Amino acid sequence: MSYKRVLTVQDISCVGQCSLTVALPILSAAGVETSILPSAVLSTHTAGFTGYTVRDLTEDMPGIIAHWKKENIRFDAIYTGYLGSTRQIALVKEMFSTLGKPGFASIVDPAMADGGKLYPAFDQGYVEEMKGLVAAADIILPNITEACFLTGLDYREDYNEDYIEELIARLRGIGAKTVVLTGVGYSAQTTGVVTAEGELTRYYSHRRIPKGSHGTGDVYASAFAGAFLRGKSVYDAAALAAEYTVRCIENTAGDPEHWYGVKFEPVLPYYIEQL
Ligand code: PXL
Repeated sequence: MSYKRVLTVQDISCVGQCSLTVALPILSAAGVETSILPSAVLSTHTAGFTGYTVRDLTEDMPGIIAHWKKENIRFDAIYTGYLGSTRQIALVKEMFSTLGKPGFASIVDPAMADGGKLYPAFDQGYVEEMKGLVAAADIILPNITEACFLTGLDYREDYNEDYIEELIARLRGIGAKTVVLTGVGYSAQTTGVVTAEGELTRYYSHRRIPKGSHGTGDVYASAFAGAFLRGKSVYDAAALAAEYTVRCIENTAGDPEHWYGVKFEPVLPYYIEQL
């Protein structure tokens, strides 16, 4: 098995089972060396907690990147999630072109919105900058809300295949290459993921758990990145990440106290077996 090194850039939400506290264990479970660049440190995530603290780490990034360049540290892939500021997006874009090994892959989860709304920390300026990162990435993993913000298409809860095709065409219009569009469901009992690579668009459908959960986008993107770096195709990695995420939600759904994230750790053996 080839041993890959990935850099993941996203925040540390100290409590809340999202971003780096999810990405690091999942990528490690995938058997991938995982380096991190924390974009910010928050006491909790911003979806449901109030009064959280935030320390933006943008100022630290140029020095960290310069040190890596000096040490000739390079990565097989960079996978980005929730970023701390608009300026960080430009820094990440620069890293895509300077810190890659041969065969490098850039994977961008434009983690900025869900359920038709931007997360509290973000504004239209952030969305505009994110369009540039999406165009620079090899693979993007937006949900429908994020794809709508990126492309200007009206967000709809009720949609059909034509709407999803239009969304993917518009993502292509802003320069997206391979697209993994998450949370696409055409019936009440199912949801799924659309992968669009070149001319080939495929759909993987799976059961929908009625209870929505925080952090599942990060669990999904991390499981996808790990599986992809282990050599799975985009479609197979997308399907495996979906099956893993559904099991994480099922493992949490019966516990009303656990509203802030999913209990993804006990399901890691399933993920590892599938790899
Ligand atoms: O799960 C995405 C995410 C990551 N990081 C922070 C968040 C969120 C979602 O709200 O608030 C800080």
